[in-house]
Amino acid sequence: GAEHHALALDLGSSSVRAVLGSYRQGVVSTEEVYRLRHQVVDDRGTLTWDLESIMDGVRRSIVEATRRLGRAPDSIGIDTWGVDYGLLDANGSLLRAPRAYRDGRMSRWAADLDQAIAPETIWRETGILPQQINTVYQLYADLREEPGLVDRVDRFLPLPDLVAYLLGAPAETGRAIASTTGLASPGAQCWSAHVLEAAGIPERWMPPLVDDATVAGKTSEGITIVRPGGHDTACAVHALGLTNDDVHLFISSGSWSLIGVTVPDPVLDEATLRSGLTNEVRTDGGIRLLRNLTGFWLLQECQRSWNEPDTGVLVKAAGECASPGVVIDPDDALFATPGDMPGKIAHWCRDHYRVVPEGPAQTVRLILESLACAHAAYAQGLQNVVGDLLDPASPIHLVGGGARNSLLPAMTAAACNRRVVVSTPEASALGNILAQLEATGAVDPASRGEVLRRSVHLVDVEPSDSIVQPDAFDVMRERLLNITAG
Ligand code: LFR
Repeated sequence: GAEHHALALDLGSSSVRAVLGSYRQGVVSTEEVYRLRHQVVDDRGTLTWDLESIMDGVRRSIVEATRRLGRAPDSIGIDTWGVDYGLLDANGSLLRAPRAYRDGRMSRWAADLDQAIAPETIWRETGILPQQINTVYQLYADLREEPGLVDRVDRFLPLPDLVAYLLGAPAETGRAIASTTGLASPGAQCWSAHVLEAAGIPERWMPPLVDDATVAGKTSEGITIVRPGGHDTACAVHALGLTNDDVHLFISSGSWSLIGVTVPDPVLDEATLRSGLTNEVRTDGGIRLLRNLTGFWLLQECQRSWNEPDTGVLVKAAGECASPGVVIDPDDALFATPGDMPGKIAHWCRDHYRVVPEGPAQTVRLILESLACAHAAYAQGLQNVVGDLLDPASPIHLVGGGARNSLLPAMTAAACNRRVVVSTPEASALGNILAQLEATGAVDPASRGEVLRRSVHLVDVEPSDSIVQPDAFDVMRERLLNITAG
């Protein structure tokens, strides 16, 4: 039968990755064809992305995929981390390099925005948890520091749509990535005039909102560009192969640990707000109600300090040393910025428990146990807010880098006391590819689940598979709760 080749450009905060998906006889196979490392740049005190390198990596990816196939792929799709963006002038040119969400400027202006519009109001208007990394806080800070932008900017574009635009697509945006801005209505049906006005962001900057898993346009070489759900987390969730009304717990485990539940519609009640959850839009238009937890960022930053790129070696050592018996709150503001992560973790533990993890092995163990405990807290919170919609005995589907970790899935199972179904580490790329196949008509959305089950090897992990047992996690969670509540 016919073969379809879809190229996923999966842009992460440290690399541009190109994964070529080939669809034949109902099965998707994937192959990484290109990878380019990139880094955030400190431009005189402002953290920005090196968009030139990123675009260079994107263009080389297309060339490399074409070389391997002996022809151009049938389509490409771009997904990136959320919340960052580019600003275009009236000529349609990029005004300046996109800024990075870990830049410090939001901390200078967040309180002012919270005065202009209460965080609770933003939440009710958008369904999105107000967090300083969100686009609304970033744009507000930009405008306060540079009021002249009001006149110089003609269009705002979320990062994945900016890349698509630079390749030839019209300056529009998909609903999934638009939802992460904190500027759109729940379910991202339209921009929120109320939030835009309160934040002083001109409504005319905002691009048209379009459905995801649709064709956006063509590159200059004539390759079809699909909007796959430009947000990497949306693509990762798409790779679960669910249909719109399936209610499932998932964890997309990477630099961030996104723990959530798939639901058909936004959940906007008080309890959900108080639980620190956010309603992001899925590729298929449904909702992923989730918590954005700091994840392997903690480990990556430690590795940078230790100059130890080999994660496998560290995780193995972590499995062989004693548990420190305490956990940190991965979301503590102390851990949000780059630099000396081992020192920050030791400091936090000394301050709160008078205990310090010993060396890299125990620090890594502490990080993994802390993530497992944080997963458990939010799995519980999610179960509470969605109630009967979610079967309490149902498993958690785990995708992303954590699926490759030899300890985290079982630790998560033990801490949550639920079975964990470990799926693909390549979830963002696979979801991106699947969305392209759906948009171009190669795969019927109704058979998404079957295609996924034929293409991905799933592994069940039970709480008893963990080297740390559920009751030990209960004790650690309890100790942490005493601190965070106190
Ligand atoms: C994951 C992710 C999260 C988003 C964070 C910042 O890569 O996209 O979903 O909240 O990065 O953009």
